[in-house]
Amino acid sequence: MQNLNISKIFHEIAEYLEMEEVAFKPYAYHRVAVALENLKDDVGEIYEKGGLKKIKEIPGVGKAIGLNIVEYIETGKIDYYEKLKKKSPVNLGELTSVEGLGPKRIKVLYKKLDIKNVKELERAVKLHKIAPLFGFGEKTEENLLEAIKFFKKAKGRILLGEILPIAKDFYKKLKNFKWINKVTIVGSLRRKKETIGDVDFLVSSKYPKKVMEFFVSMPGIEKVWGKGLTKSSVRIKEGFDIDIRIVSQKSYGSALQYFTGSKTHNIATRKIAMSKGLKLNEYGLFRGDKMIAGKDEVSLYKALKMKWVPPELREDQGEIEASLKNKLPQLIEQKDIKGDLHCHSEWNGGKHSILEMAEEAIKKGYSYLGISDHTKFLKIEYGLDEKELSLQRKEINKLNLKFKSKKFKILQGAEVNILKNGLLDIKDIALKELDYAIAGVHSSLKMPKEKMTERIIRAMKNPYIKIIAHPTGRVLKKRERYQLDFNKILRAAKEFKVILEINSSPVRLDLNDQYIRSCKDFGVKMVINTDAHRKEQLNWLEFGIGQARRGWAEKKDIINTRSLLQLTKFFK
Ligand code: DGT
Ligand code: CA
Ligand code: CA
Repeated sequence: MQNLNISKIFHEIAEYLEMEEVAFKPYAYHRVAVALENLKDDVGEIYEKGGLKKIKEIPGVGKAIGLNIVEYIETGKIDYYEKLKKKSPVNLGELTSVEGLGPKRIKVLYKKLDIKNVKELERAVKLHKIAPLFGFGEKTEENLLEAIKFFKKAKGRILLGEILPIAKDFYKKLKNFKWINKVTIVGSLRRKKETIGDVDFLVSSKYPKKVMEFFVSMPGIEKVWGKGLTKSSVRIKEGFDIDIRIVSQKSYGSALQYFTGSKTHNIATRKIAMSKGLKLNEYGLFRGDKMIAGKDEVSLYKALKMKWVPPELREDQGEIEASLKNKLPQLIEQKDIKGDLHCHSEWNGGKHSILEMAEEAIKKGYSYLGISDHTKFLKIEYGLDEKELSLQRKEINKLNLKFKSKKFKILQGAEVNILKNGLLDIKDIALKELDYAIAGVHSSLKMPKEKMTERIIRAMKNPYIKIIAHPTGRVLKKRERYQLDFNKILRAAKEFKVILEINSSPVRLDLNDQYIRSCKDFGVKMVINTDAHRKEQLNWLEFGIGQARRGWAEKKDIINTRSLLQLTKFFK
């Protein structure tokens, strides 16, 4: 789908134009950007079938914007956008990724204080130059300082969900190249880290020259940092780097182990080798000059008297000991999942109908799908009120009649808002009619720790609340989690039998790995949900599974591995 790439560019074009105080045009670009986000079909396909004419049928698309879209489909670039970017004195892409800054504020900062990038912004904040500006103030300045800190930490890292599809594309092309024998995604991407510094490929081939020539001239590669016979490094047009390394067949296992990392895991394994009088490096495991293992990973670990360690665990967080003692967890797998309990439908402004979502779930082989639309407090998401929930119930009951023979059922949940005082925005009498209810915090995120903890626990005490959505509220690269006493949350979850969610949305991945492990150790159950707002997003499960595995979660820890019958019993 190119829709989202183009949409992102259009939003940015609009922002540049807003900065330049161009009239009307920004609105036009924003509008089409949103239309593209909501479009069910891929623009590439639309264009292939019907040309510019069909593209112009997308709401808001006139000739100029239509041509922009075509240009992107044909060349992967939009010249107009590139020019705007070059012309602007301000690094808008950088500044807008600081939470709390939009084009309007950025323009003020540029005009009044000549701020062009985050570095200059930071200097101005520290000199307290921002607070006196009209429309800013002390509080904004404080928040900006925090946001800048966060920006610097996240800088240069990219979300797993953004990078994985692109990396898989490259992977496929490499795999199909006839001079390549074997190729594997290694590094943090193989370990399914939530953010990724760069992509690493490991290749075995007898023809490194041919492979490297092919690699550096692949479409989408913008810059070649370095090209050699064993290692090359490039920048791709999406703005991140790919490293590729070629090793011989006989060292493939040890190279795989080495380049998968993490560094700390590698250091720990090397120490174990040393304690046995052996030497371990990317070329193999050696006793003196003699190579005793390294062709594949399993035998390499075995030679160290270890069980093979799943990549997601390789962070030196106890996996070495567990592997030596044969006590590694039996990690959850994607195939264990029987259904998704947190997704949205067109009822609350999602993109697909309940039926379309359900059909997609059936395609995935699920036995159930829980529709849990937002409730009324969230006006921007068209949250449902009590009456609408009961209408939705009727639709779901009707649809379920159809599915009887298919051993599939739609469940009705709701993603209820936890208000500031811990009360919910939907009456109990309506919650009672649902199959289950999810509660989540979506407002007043900056509360003191004690208050926020009490607020969530109060919601957990409601007998109809079965799941807490995205329990810590972080947004990767944007927003720190809210202040929370997680131990208290764990105790309450256990006492009131509430499930904590592992939200698979690539920007959330909330719970994080540490909290998942705490839940498991404490005996608190979890659910891996996608929070899909459109049917393709049900595929986000992959990221949630990666995160759950990084948190050592097993099948028994995850509630949506249970059958429909077991699950409904649990909810009762
Ligand atoms: P990233 O790219 O920051 O998300 O994280 P990684 O883990 O992919 O790190 P990267 O790309 O720098 O290197 C890939 C792997 O190569 C890394 O996980 C372990 C291995 N490696 C790289 N440099 C060293 C090193 O100096 N010592 C050891 N033991 N291993 C290294
Ligand atoms: Ca890497
Ligand atoms: Ca690398």
